[in-house]
Amino acid sequence: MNLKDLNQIAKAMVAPGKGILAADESTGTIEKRLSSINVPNTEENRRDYREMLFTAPEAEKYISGVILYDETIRQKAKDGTPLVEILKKRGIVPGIKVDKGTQDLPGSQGEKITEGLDGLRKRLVEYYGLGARFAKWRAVLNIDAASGKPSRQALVANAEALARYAALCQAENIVPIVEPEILMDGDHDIATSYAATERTLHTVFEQLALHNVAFEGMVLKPNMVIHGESCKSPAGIEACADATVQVLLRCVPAAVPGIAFLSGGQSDEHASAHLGAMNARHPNLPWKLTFSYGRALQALPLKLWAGKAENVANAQKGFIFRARLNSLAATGQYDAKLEQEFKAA
Ligand code: 5MM
Repeated sequence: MNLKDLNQIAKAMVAPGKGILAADESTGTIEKRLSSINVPNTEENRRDYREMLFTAPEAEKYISGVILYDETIRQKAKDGTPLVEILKKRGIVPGIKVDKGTQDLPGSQGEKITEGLDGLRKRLVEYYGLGARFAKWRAVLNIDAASGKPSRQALVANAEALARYAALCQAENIVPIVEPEILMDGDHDIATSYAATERTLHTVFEQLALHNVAFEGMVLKPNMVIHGESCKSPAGIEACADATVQVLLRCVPAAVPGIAFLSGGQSDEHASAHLGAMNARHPNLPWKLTFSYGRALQALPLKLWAGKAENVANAQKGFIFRARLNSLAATGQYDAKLEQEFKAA
């Protein structure tokens, strides 16, 4: 492990005003996205869609890195240039999703475990050769107060897998993004989300320490502390922002260079507003707070693109609009009034 290099890459991933585009949808997930715009899920359409995103003018001003899927890291643009080269030329760091998705966790009441550790060292070596300098592994947890979810069993099993993945990445000079996601599904309140997030992060960092993961060479990708999507008493933007910062201060060592949130099904506006409020209200934090959004960066360009070549320029404008607003949020300069700019254009 070269910790100096890992630390430099991790810092570049969370550089001021920059964040990460999560474009690592597996074939099943991208199918759902493409079917929402009536586009068939073919390899060519997946390539065209992602090429549209990766070639958006000025993306490098706001986007530090892109998380790719196995197919995408090997794909070439229409003109034959590897997609990875397009990113590298623009100074955008290519990354790769290396988990193999979730399966039922045996012995649990319907909780999930993320798989993919078998053969991972070999895959990391190959991905490094293909240009990846960071990786991502996502653990998926549910809140259900009645049945005690997330259970300690699910927390420990998933945290151990995250830590073993992270240690392997660092051994192969790849920066691990450690993503423990607590889903927004349910009607729980913000206090329940806070408690689950605190237990999760404590467990994850305990396992990371046990496996000797160097905190300077990783990026954390957590959920924000937010009420469940069907909660009857939703918390406001500032309350979510403050609760998220508080739980992170309690759980995340200052040696971690940055925290890049997932959007988790929030609206585009909420994902920007929450991040903006965190940075505006808490300017002197030990780590950078930025975005690593999938849906909250892609929903608008996906709709505008609609699978048509003549829509590429407008879709790219939509993508850059969201990227710019999230960049402003990452430096505490987001203002909800800016949301009108694109609608007005
Ligand atoms: C881009 O979506 C990823 C999902 O991939 P799967 O096909 O394996 O489910 C996902 O891991 C994503 O990187 C994070 O959840 C962040 O995305 P959102 O949409 O929550 O910001």
